[in-house]
Amino acid sequence: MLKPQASESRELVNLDGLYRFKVDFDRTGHRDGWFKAPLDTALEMGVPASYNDVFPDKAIRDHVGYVWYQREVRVPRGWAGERIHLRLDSATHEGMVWVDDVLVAQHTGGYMPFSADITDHVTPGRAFRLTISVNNELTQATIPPGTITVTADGRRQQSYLHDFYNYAGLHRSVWLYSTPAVTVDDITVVTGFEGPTGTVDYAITTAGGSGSETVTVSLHDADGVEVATADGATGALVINDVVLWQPGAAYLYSLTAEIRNGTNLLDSYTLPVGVRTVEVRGKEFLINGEPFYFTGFGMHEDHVAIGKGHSNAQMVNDFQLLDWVGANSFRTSHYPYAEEVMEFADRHGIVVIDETAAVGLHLGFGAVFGGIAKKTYEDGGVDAKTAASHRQAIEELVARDKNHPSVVIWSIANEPNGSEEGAREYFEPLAQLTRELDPTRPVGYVNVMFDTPDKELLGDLFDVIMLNRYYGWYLNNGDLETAEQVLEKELREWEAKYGKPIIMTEYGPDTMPGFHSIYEQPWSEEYQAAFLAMYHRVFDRVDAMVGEQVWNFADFQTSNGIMRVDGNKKGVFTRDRRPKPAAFALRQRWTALAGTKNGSTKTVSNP
Ligand code: BDP
Repeated sequence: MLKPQASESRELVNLDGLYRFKVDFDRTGHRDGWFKAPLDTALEMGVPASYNDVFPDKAIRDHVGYVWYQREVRVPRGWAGERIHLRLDSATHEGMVWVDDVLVAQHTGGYMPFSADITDHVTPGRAFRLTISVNNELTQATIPPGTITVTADGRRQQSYLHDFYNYAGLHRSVWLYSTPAVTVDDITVVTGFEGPTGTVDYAITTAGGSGSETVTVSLHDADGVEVATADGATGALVINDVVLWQPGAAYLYSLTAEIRNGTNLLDSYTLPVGVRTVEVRGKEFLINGEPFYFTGFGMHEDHVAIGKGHSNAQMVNDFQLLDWVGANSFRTSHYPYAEEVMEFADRHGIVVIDETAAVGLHLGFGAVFGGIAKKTYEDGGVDAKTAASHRQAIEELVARDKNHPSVVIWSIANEPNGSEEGAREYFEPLAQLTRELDPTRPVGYVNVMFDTPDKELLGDLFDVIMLNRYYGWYLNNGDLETAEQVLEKELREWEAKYGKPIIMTEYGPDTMPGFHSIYEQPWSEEYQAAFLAMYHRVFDRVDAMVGEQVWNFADFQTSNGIMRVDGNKKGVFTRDRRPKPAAFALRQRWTALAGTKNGSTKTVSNP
């Protein structure tokens, strides 16, 4: 799936800004055709952003169901003869889109883009009414899943099995764009190198042509110098003296695909390409043939007031803090992030574990949060409906992110039940699907603390072992001595069971900024630093450990509950991005490690 862009043959108009906004409290908007006329409302809402924290109104914040966005859009008059499309980078969790009175798109899955060809419904030079209804409901058929209950007096209530707050709305940009009749529809690149020679294998699909068109491809280096060309919809580009995309030292070529009819240019699309390889060998994780050690965080798209809304300035700030703290990687916990984030990581050499929104596939967790533990893999729980949405989530993620050099692992779920009967039957086809869609990247899932190596059933289906562990917090709270022993014992069991690389994808305690203790008391800033230092001692002793991603980069908003005070406080930065003392300790360690295990010297094959 190609991101819309402006090129010699395409134009792009951004539709972010203020929209009329109305909450569908009585669920009558569809029935009454709210899209057919200007929305009857005094509210306006900024796009992109979550709407929840923008209005000082509990009813809006807690609303379960539809909200409506609307604005007028004028189609540029020069677009006569072009195909005209609308694209929403996301609508969380379900979006329906009308152009005037016509429903043009409907999409479920809150973190993925979707588009509609609206050529037949608009006129260049004229304006149309764009209306979007967005539903925030999570059900057993959605990814992530959730449950809706209706109270005796008719109020809809939403519960879900993940802690981050269920922010909703138009979180990412909205676009209007044109394409010619014959288009470059998709591009897939796979890169490699042998000594100084790099290769870019490419496959291009076109749409709308008669079959008589020709496809040509050219590759330019970062200075704009053409370094390779090829003809045909599939082929290989060869680069002499290739400059590799390296963690911390990004380098991007630009691949331009052109379709011609004779000498007439029909369409042109340019894709950034980083040449790099990824491989798991024994207990090592190799990028460009060199052992790589992940440092960084599980993160969230989460900011004050805008919630999960994408903001370029906030994004740059977060990446600058990653750089400051010496992190070389992050995981898109627990859903795919905005495409701008992936592109930024590509341009700045940050390594990404790219995760689907499959979080909360563990009904046994109910007991932990004071409810009842249920069986996970049964009808009405994680079942065929969930699996169908999960397949869609994987297909869309790989389609969107397959060409990003920063992405080195697909994480297909966070903390599913991996030890109950039915787990293998559920996950085996999904692991296989991911490999079929992308045979070049390692595939993993993130294992929950209950699924110790003696119990879990999934590790052999995946290339890397990714673990979330909370010894010293949810278990052995306040007792780092015992926690250290249990942690090391368990990691050695994983190493012995699979002999695969292990990444600790979550570890860290809740920490109240400003709370100090000389007794290493849980919640104190000193405890966070001591907790992380203990984990690091253990990681350094266990060979198979190839990475550490602290939970979390920053404090983040959660649903209500007795386990959280105004959100999850496991951040190394506060929600407004001020460092807790642990940030300085991490900075020291990670700067010294520089992407290597124990700070060992790295041999760079391609300086
Ligand atoms: C893990 C989840 C993560 C939570 C974290 C926590 O993967 O989303 O925020 O625990 O409890 O279970 O802080």
